[in-house]
Amino acid sequence: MADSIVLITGASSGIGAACARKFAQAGAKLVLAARRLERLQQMAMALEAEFGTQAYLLEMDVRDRFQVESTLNSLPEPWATIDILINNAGLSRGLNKLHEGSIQDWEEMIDTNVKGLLYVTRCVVPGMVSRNRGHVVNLGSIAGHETYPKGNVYCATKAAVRTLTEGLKQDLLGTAVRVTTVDPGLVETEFSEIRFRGDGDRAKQVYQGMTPLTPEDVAEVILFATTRPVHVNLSEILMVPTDQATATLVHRLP
Ligand code: 8X3
Repeated sequence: MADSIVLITGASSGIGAACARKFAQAGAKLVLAARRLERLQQMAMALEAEFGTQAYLLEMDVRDRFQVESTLNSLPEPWATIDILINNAGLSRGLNKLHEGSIQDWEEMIDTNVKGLLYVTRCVVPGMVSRNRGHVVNLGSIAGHETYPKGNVYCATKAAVRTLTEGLKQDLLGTAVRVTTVDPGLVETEFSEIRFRGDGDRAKQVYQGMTPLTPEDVAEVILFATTRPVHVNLSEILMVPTDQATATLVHRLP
């Protein structure tokens, strides 16, 4: 990992921020992308102080195709050769019956989770192919494996991530570039706060009476997947808390 260049989208919080820390600790150089540049600046300062990490920061909204292209195509020389891409930026909005859902919420999820992931991947992977070196890690979800009531469009975006991961692996066959999807169940991040638009009580209930995964748990698995011998490709990793069996079957203390 030492001196590898790792690009993380959605790096300012949650699983993205945990990945930044884990990979920093492992000696990587980080290209951190998020909309909230200030948060990235604070993280980068802390990581430099703690691990001596070198980081390059990008204020970037993955939904903005032209911004993604101009930002990633103009990375200065030492940062342009990305070894590991962690497509982490993603979100859920709302938990509604499909026929009652908000079209604006759908667009936000599709534009971020599917189209944003595609824009970034399309920019970064050609370089990996020409260097014959690289690893793409997508953040999927248990929601991509099973649809749950009112999950409809969010689940569809994560099913799309799963399909795109599979397709990318097929299309990269014959190169040394590896492709992994890490698909967590319940992880306690800002995920539910964002889904429920700041309704903290409702967000808390999602993790009540059970022990969810932490962002660090997921980051550790991503680090593991990217540090296997080069002939090993972990394609799909579904990880859930011990208290969770399926998307809807969760053991909770009363
Ligand atoms: C997050 C997990 O089950 O809330 O992707 O959809 S779940």
